[in-house]
Amino acid sequence: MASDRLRVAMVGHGFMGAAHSQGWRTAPRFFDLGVETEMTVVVGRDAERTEASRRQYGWQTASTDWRAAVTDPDIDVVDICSPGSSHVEVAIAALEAGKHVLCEKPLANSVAEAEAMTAAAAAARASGVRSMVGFSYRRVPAIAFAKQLVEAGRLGTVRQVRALYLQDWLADPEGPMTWRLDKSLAGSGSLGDIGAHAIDLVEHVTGASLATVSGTLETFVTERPLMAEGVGLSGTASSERGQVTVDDAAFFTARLAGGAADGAIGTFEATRYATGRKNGLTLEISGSDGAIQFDLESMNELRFYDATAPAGEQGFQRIIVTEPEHPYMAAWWPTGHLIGYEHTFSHEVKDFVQAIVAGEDPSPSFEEGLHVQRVLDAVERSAADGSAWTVI
Ligand code: SOE
Repeated sequence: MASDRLRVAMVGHGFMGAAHSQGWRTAPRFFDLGVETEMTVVVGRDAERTEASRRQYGWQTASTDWRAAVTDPDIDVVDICSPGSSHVEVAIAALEAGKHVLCEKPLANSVAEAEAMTAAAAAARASGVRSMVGFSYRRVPAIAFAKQLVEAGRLGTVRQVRALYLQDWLADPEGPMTWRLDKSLAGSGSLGDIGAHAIDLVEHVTGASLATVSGTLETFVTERPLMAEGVGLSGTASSERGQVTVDDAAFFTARLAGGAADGAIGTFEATRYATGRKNGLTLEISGSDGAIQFDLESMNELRFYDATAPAGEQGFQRIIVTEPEHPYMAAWWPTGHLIGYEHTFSHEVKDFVQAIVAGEDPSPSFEEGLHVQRVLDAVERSAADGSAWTVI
């Protein structure tokens, strides 16, 4: 790495921009990144709102010109937090300008876009430019610990996985439109927004890949009030209405290949209509020697079942994942003191920057993001033509 300082440009400053800002602010204070990081510029479309975010989140400057910001010779890292439709153009411009790129999930809005981004990342890699996709839940300590258990063989051969991502913020049919309900901006609905996390987690924890899928998509509410005021998930409704052009709920089954889950089968569900479930990402992995259960709504816990223990002692144990031995936790609070959603972004920044400093490729790579995009596409194809076991 040429310089002793990484200067960051962040594109987008909505919910994800706020979360990533938290990561950039906090990671250097709790982890040794091996380099100074500087929150140089935040980029948005509206000058006033971008300036407000600059002040609130602690960026040095604000800009409405994304191209100037990401090609600026003084910038080393580009962090993309804008809607999916912008990822391809911003990421390729940044990579071609030699900037390291962290891009929010899902990588793109289509397989073709993800392929173009992956090709640009591969070309840039030759000159030491790194790129990573923001699947932040890999960095929940309980998830990283679950992966360690699987890798140590504590689950034996994995036969079944169940991954559900359940939210309910669209359950009210009069809730206003957001960009996440517009296919031209978001690519897909629950499937890509939250189902992508479930796919990535299963593949990450088990080391397997989804090979074939069979899926169903549903849009329950096809028209909603447009947004009158505010942005994102907390806006207010106007009297005009707009079309919902994405799926509200996605359900699919899958066959897995490779890793600890070679030959396993899985069920996946992603919905924003699971009344009462606010941000319930649950993962259950059943193996020949043990099992794990995780629920993001209790993200400091992992339930582990050891099927090799004497029969009379068997049962799921509730492990509070806050020991210094647990992944990432030594940097935070004394044992038993919990961490939250925002910490996953600090961990993401830490892993990304440390990989840049070490001259290594961080994970999830754009190749991994492209694979998830192919799974999303296969689910959509399967749902559209009703075909079982669509090949990814
Ligand atoms: C909205 O559904 C959302 O913010 C997703 O976009 C995020 O990826 C997920 O972490 C929480 O829910």
